[in-house]
Amino acid sequence: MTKCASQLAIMTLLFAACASEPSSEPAESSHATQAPAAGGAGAAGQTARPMTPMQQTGTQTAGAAGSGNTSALAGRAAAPMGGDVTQVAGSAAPVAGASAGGAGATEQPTEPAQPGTPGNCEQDPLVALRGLAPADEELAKDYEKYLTEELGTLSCAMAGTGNARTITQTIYVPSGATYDGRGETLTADAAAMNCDTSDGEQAESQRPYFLLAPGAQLKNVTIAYPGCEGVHMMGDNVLEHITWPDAGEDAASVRSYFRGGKITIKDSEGHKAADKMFQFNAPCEVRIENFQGSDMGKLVRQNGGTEFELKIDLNNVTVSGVISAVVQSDSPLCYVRHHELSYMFTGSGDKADRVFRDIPAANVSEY
Ligand code: ADA
Ligand code: CA
Repeated sequence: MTKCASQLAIMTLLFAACASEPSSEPAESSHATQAPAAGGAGAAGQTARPMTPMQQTGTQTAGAAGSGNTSALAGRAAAPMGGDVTQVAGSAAPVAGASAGGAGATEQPTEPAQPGTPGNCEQDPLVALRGLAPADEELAKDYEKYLTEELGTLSCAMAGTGNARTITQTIYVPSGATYDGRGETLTADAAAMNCDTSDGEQAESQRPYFLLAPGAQLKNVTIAYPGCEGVHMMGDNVLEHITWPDAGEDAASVRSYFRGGKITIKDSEGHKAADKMFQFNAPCEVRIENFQGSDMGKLVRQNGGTEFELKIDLNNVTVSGVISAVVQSDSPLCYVRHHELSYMFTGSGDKADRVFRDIPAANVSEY
């Protein structure tokens, strides 16, 4: 053995001994397992599957793609994008499936703790929300206006009733909490929630059904007509088993003055969004998984004229009755990955350039 080789052997032994020592460090961050950025090298082209030409030129099939077969959507494997989105930064809520047996603490990799404690409904939502004001002065002004003028009084909740009910106030879900609607159907009181019930439902300043604080999750809810502003997501949110039978101005969105982050919308369906289903006005990593939709302007819209980074992963998504685009963005930093994506446009003619509308072809890849 050469001197060099023996030194190497000693170093290897030292390293092995060191690696096996118990560590007081926090569990490994899931960042370590993050997949490469979406749309990176050598985009594989825009090969999402359109439905058959006959369907494409055929009549509109309202409801056909999302006729409530959510059972078939459940239990699909997660796509490999950006780690496990359910392990969100700052979320202290037990992640679905991670609590069984109590062994999660050592076996589940978790994000390092973030500053700030998870919220609860003891705290005044406005106080909690003011603590989340953006640093940028202009955005902070808009945010304050949003809090005081657009939202109205908030009702804080962490669970639904399982029944059909009418709401007159936006439901605020605190940081890190999971609101489980237990299958409830919520209907906004149009007058109280400022909902636009005129054709297209596009008025500004409608109220959302839900405001999800950073790290909050929402599941098992039907958001009925009028759809109003749907769900406002501040960032690092998961939406699961949500049905929008008739979306309003949009079904769910991230405002420009929210922090953004990882957003997952899964095992859900949305219909009748005259303009867009999901709107993103701040940088996000979005995963839409096991989603069925029909009759919409766009499935995803990055706010017009913005150039921030937006990564979108569409995994097992079927949309029909699409008028304008599956994804539309003006940003050179919008990246789309897709897997098992099926779409059907309304009307006739070749809509190939509308699937990922105004997005550089090199930013789109199939996996
Ligand atoms: C429209 C509007 C934007 C923004 C967006 C939204 O696209 O032009 O300014 O309000 O809706 O967030 O829903
Ligand atoms: Ca909106």
